[in-house]
Amino acid sequence: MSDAFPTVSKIKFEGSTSKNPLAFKHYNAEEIVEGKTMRDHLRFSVVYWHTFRGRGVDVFGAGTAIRPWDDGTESVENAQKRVRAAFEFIEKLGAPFYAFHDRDVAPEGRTLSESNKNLDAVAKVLKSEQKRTGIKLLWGTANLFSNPRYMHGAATSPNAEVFAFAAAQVKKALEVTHDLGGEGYVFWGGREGYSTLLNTDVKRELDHLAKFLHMAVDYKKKIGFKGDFFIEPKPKEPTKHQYDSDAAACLNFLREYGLKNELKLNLETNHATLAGHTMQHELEVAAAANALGSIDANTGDLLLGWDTDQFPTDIYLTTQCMLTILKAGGLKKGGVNFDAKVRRESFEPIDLFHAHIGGMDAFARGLKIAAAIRKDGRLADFVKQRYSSWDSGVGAEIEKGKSNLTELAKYISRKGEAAPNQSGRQEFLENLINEFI
Ligand code: XUL
Ligand code: CO
Repeated sequence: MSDAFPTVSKIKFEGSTSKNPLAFKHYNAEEIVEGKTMRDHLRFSVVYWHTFRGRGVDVFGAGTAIRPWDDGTESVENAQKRVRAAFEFIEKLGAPFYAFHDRDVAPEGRTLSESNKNLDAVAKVLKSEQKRTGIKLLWGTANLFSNPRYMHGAATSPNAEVFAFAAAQVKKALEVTHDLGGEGYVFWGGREGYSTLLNTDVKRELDHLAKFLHMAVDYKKKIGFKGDFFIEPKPKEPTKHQYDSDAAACLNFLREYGLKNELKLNLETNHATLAGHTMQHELEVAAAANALGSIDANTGDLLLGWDTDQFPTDIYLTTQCMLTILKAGGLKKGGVNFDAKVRRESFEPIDLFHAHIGGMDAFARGLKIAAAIRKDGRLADFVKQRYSSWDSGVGAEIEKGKSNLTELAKYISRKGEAAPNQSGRQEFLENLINEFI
């Protein structure tokens, strides 16, 4: 057990009247909402990369973060010490899960086998800390974008040798995720896109990306990994265009290449907004295709056009997320994973607690509000009633596939005009939501 956060004890639920900044006002892990504990609904997860590797570096300046437990070296020993600090943090916070990239947790070596050896040495400590604390791995992933070899992408690189290296790296990351009992494994196409079409064979790159994912699916089955596979959409940054640009593009890609039953989506709020969508849009598109897997919970800044990865604090946002997630039957092997970082001005260790407590409380409120809206029933009733012309008569015939253009032409000729429309009542519904917030 480490002592990286000596001034913080276990974060408790104190209720909405508490003024203690190091207490939950809304997240009460044991509280039952719609027949399930908040812990099981939300499945909160802390990300290793931002929270334990992020130092507040930006393109204009060096890191600002103070992390007394970290000596700043790339040694295996330091990486192991960092694991203990991370688990102290996650345990005190009371999040049930964490997520990592292979290269966040262990230093990259000069060769793949050296890197694998380093990863094994750190995974050993991850495993014992998981055992000590009961904290579980939500998902693992491989970093296929930081090393210069991935400058043109990994699975979509024009260099087959790079594809092979990436495949070897994923093989190892899958084995480690499996060994640590991961609930899932994420594929985010870090540089699977292009900077210019002048040098790019799009068809060939897409075929290669599909080949890569098929190989991973085959290996998953071979080693008996029962976790879910997720693909994470993002439209740009670092590339100008990423192939997995949004939920619809990912679903189309998965269907085209026979992967639809093998991968679900891991949706991230700031990626949705970069794609010109709302997070709820992305969740609805995924849920409609029965592919809603997990979420990377963060938020962007409306005035900045890049992936700022801020902690989510907007209750409207979390309510919208939870409305769609509850409607879709909840997150199964997925979770609410805080792929978010503290601002570089928030450089003290305690800021990591403020950030996560705020995010967890915002989602707990979103969950409670969404459950109250569902219990009230007016919103769902309105939507049901809006589509009621499909429940019988000509609508039901069309839905059952028992109609055709000739039948419908006859039907409308008999009637002369379609039945009148009803109001969409958008403002009424917006006010209704505000009743609960
Ligand atoms: C990058 C991003 C990644 C993925 C995992 O924008 O979201 O951290 O979540 O590789
Ligand atoms: Co993410």
